[in-house]
Amino acid sequence: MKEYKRSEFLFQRAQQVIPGGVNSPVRAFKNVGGTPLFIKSAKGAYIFDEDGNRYIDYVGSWGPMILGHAYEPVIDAVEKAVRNGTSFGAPTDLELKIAELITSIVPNIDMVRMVNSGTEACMSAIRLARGFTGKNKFIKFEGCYHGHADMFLVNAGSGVATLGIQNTPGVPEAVTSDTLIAPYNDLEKVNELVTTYSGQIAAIIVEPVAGNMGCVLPKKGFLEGLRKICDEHHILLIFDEVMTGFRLAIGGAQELFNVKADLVTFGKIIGGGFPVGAYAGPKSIMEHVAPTGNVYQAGTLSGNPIAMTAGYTLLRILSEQSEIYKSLSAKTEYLVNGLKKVFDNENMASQINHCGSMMSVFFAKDAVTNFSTSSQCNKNLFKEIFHSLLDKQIYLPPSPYESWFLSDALSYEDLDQTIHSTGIAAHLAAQHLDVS
Ligand code: HOZ
Repeated sequence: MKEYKRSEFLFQRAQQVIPGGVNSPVRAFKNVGGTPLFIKSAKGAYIFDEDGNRYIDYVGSWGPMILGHAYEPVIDAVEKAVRNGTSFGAPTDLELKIAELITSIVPNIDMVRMVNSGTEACMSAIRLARGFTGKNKFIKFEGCYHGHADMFLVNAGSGVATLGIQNTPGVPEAVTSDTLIAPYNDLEKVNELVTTYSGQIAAIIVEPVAGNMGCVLPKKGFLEGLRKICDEHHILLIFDEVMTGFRLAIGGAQELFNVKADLVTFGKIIGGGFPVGAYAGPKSIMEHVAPTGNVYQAGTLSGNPIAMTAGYTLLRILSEQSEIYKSLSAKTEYLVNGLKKVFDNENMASQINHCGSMMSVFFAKDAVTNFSTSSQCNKNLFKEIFHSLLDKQIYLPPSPYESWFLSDALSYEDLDQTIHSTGIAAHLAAQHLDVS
């Protein structure tokens, strides 16, 4: 067994001064048990913990490390930028450059407003949709996660699902009374809500490929169906592309599925891993944001020069090298096929959902298409495989409700090692757990 002495020591201390010892709940390993790794450094496809262990990383800081950790061009650009000052609270040329780049890459958007996180982006997009349409209610999907703003903490995925939190104390009912819930992939339920609350719904917000109940794909016609409903009822369609943006394709899910969103939200990837978010849309909607319009939203660190430098450098490289996406998809397919084989060899019930370089393994007999089917997966088996792989120096998201994010820094040797180690882990698990 690997030694985690220093991580254990740091975790003990951290729990005295940080709630749960962590600054974001999922990383506490509460769902899988054991001690979270304290990470000292990362490079390419690998992370290194405080005990000196190296791991093949399938978390990738939850998405942004699409070209690998400490990616040289980003690091070089940041090193230079930091010499010019770290925050001005005033406009910069950099903000303009990244806005021009993003609006030239992402379909159907003319304007983008930078914020500091995916939470802020989604919260602001809903405010804008409400301000623009003059309506208050919005539909979100069970198991989707749009950050931790009060109104989104209803049937949410990610850490909320991981910890099994039903109702978050501190979120007044009045704030969530305008949040309407439908199961993912269920157009009938969406239609029902739109009829029941006719004329009251400002927006439908959706993860076009969900990544917060594990990776769950939209069924054929689901996103198109949402578009149609929105068009017919003067509702704005918001794609939460915090995970999918610049990852599934350079233009994100709108490009991949050829479905137009009215507003799009982005997260950490547009900051190259620095704390950034953004929301974007056509001029006709975005000009309602202050100071052109009255929908207020602000932030001193928004458009921070270091984050803009990192994001601009990463996005420019992604936009100039479209072969990266082919390479990422090929690597993901290779891993998915290899894992399928090892699970089948053990007669282990498994479903592997994947899209582009996002994927999840669910230990379940039937297809996983929504939160309810995702919740029915074999969690004991997930835990067992998670720890077995951790021991073999492979780092997976510590929850079955999270997507894996592959980076192009992964080599085929890394993938082979992952497949081989999973084979051993699956074989061991099959000796003492019900895997059918
Ligand atoms: N909410 C993130 C995954 N969906 C996890 C964030 C973190 O722990 O860093």
